[in-house]
Amino acid sequence: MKIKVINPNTTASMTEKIGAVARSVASPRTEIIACNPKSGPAAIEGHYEEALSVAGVLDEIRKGEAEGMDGYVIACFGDPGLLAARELAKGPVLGIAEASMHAACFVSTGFSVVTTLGRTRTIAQHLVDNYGMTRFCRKVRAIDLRVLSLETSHAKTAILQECRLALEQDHCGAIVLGCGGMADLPMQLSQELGIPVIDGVSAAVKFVEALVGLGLGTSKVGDLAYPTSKS
Ligand code: 2AL
Repeated sequence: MKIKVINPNTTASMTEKIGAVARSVASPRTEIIACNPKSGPAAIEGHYEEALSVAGVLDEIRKGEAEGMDGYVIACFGDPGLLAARELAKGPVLGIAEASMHAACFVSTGFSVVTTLGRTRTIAQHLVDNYGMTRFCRKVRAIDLRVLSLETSHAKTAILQECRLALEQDHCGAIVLGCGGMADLPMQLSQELGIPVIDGVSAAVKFVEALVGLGLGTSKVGDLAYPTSKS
């Protein structure tokens, strides 16, 4: 099976990290094709950059359909262009925010999200509401660090601290990591904190594998039907 994992921002080092994490969880029979759009924002930290990234994501889905992909992961926590991508794709398309929230609900009765900047909390909160997760999401937290500074040891300490606060203050049973750039952290954090810590890249890859294995693709009846051709 071929799964295309699309990092919606144009930072190649982040695409590499996301691809490596996706390969580490995928079945040996799954081929992971990690990519990012040729142009667009280097990081997505607000509504404007999210909107700018959507055309690139949809280009990658269109190409993926010609390349025979079985499914897709949109690896940015805003799930940019998710429903539009589903219109274009025959197979399943999962966003990392939606996938990680569902995974958290399977292993806890309530989760908190730890994301990057304070301003992206609103994007995450909108997704929580849109996905019907308001009952399960205890709190959306931010570490107030930029997406492209997640590689530093300071960022890792800040994420761990915020997770500890979530555990103490939110009565959550699981943590959802709110950025594709945090994909390499869940194991270490889970060991330190003693609760499930979920990265959406890994969750989405495993869910796409499961859906394709069940013979399930995107419904082509109703609003997710292929777009009609027009000039
Ligand atoms: C993200 C993400 O996952 N990738 C990116 O560029 N921005 N979202 C976030 N909340 O930091």
